[in-house]
Amino acid sequence: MSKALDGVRILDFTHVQSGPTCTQLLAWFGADVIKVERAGAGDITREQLRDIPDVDSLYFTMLNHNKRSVTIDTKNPEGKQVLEALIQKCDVLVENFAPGALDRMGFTWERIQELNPRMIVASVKGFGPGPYEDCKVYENVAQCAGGAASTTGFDDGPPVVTGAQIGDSGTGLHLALGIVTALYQRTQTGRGQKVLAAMQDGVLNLCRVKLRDQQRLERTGTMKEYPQYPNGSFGEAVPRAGNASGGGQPGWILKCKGWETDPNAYIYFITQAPVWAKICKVIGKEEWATDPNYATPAARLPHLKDIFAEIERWTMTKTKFEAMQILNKYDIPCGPILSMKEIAEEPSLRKTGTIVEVDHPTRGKYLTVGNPIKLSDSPTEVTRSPLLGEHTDEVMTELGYSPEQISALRTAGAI
Ligand code: CAO
Repeated sequence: MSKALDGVRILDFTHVQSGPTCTQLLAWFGADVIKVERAGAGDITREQLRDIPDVDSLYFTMLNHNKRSVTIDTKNPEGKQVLEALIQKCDVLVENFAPGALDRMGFTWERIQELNPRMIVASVKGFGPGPYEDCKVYENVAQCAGGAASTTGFDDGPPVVTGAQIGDSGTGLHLALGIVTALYQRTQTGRGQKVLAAMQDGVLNLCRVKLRDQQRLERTGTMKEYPQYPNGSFGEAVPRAGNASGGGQPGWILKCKGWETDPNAYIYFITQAPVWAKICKVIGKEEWATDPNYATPAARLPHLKDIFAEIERWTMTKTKFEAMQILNKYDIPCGPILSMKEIAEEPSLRKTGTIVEVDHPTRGKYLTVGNPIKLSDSPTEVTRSPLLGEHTDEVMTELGYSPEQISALRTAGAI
């Protein structure tokens, strides 16, 4: 079956996490992704957090599926010429170097345009234009600068970063959308363009509801769905809301049977208004359904702490899966806190290809997260990440280099 991005060639100049997540998605949609790496070393993640000596790390393998790898020294004059040939052949150049690195290499936007006016140049940077534009940025810096950390955690504790890589993988996702959009516009204009996804902007986009709350707070001085209401006071900025629901339906994380020994024996429970009477029935507090202090969402807000304590008395008598089963029968929105172990073993995620087992020539079998976006006419087959420089000869041949030229470039250290 054909793939959505068949025929699109990507010069993948990305490393670490943010850029590679973007190009991996494009590869899963069918693009030919040619990853350019530094000869001898490659993407730094190949050797980071290794679990098997001298074998590409899971960090690398899980971010670089379905790509080809070529090694080029882009600071060597002959290596630069090979990169120029690639720029002329590709549709998109994706990079996430520190600010200015591509220019220092000699590949300014103007130079790339001269070589290929149809080229789309897509970049992840830590910050957009402004006081921090020259800064190097990693995941947690972006979470802090984009508003996630100040709004995550509990009110009486410090800011907290989240395990979801919203700065890196989140920005890669934003960049991928920018690239396919620019590819679409190019079908009309015939021209390439620059695409920039700044990590601070990507995180802020995902924290949009918190900027909403900032303005609500400034206007009204309070936010009734926050745990600070009515027991605490609000300051000038959106406070950390613990595990409270983001929307108008109050929710919290509650203990389940086994919580004393299992750190993930918890359930997220939402006291959705339309099913309030059913919640009262399940937890054995039927009188709350008609009691004026509990019967309406507004009346419940000052009592949320007590309400969740009462519900927890019930959830603690059930495992998270038993509670889930019972609550679902009544259409009560809830979700078990799943550990990574439970997710890795979940058969339905294997069935949909969201968790995939991949074989690798030096590592053997390992699990990865497959393509989370499913297209009915462009199914994803996850193939292993390339070994360092595995496709150098193949790609050089496609660019028109003869075996003798390839060998000479290798001797010169250009590839
Ligand atoms: N041949 C020769 N040189 C190469 C090369 C190749 N194939 N590929 C890269 N290089 C060079 C670059 O030209 C650059 O050289 P100069 O500094 O002399 O210009 C150098 O390698 C290193 O690039 P870098 O500065 O990007 O790498 P770093 O490890 O110092 O920084 C990071 C890493 C992530 C902090 C930085 O790249 C960055 O801020 N990127 C943008 C934001 C981003 O994507 N962050 C998320 C990373 S995932 O957590």
